[in-house]
Amino acid sequence: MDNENLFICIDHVGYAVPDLDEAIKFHTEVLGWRLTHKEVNEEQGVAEAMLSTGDALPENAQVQLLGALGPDTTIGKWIAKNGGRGGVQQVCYRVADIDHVCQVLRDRGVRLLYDEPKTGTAGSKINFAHPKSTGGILLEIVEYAK
Ligand code: V0V
Repeated sequence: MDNENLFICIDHVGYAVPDLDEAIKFHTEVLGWRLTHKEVNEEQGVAEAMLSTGDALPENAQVQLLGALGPDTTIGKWIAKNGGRGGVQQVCYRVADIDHVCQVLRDRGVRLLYDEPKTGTAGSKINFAHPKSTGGILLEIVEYAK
């Protein structure tokens, strides 16, 4: 097998949170993270916040707080299934070329959720590997907007 480096780094760990404002307050005021970005992604059903220890294009892994836009969204259902509590919902790997990496993973038997990448944080391209094909982890893959 070709052992090229598919991933640049862990981009972020995504936490599903029942209350986004409360989670931002805890992560900034208690844990000392810095809020770098907030947006609503209707397609993914989330209001999200990115937290960093670095600058705009982070060298260090970030924390992503994911609030649900409603009970029937991915995050809403995940929290309900988790007894109303938040928790680690995903780990995201950063890549340089998402089409290439997704194809390599498909060829190796990994189940990608989307045929084509969708839009993620700050105009990035994202896809996900289903937890049933990764040993139980929902893996997000992100290519930053140029
Ligand atoms: C479900 N399962 C998980 C899981 N979600 N395992 C690990 N981590 C998770 N997050 C397991 C669950 O325990 C079940 O295992 C099985 O998968 C089916 O669960 P389910 O509750 O029926 O869930 P589904 O099938 O309705 O949804 C699972 C998928 C969903 C992965 C399809 O979460 C999804 O579409 N995720 C990708 C989109 C997403 O996460 N969007 C929100 C973040 P058993 O019980 O059968 O063994 S948006 C985002 O990250 C953005 C915008 C960004 O970063 O830019």
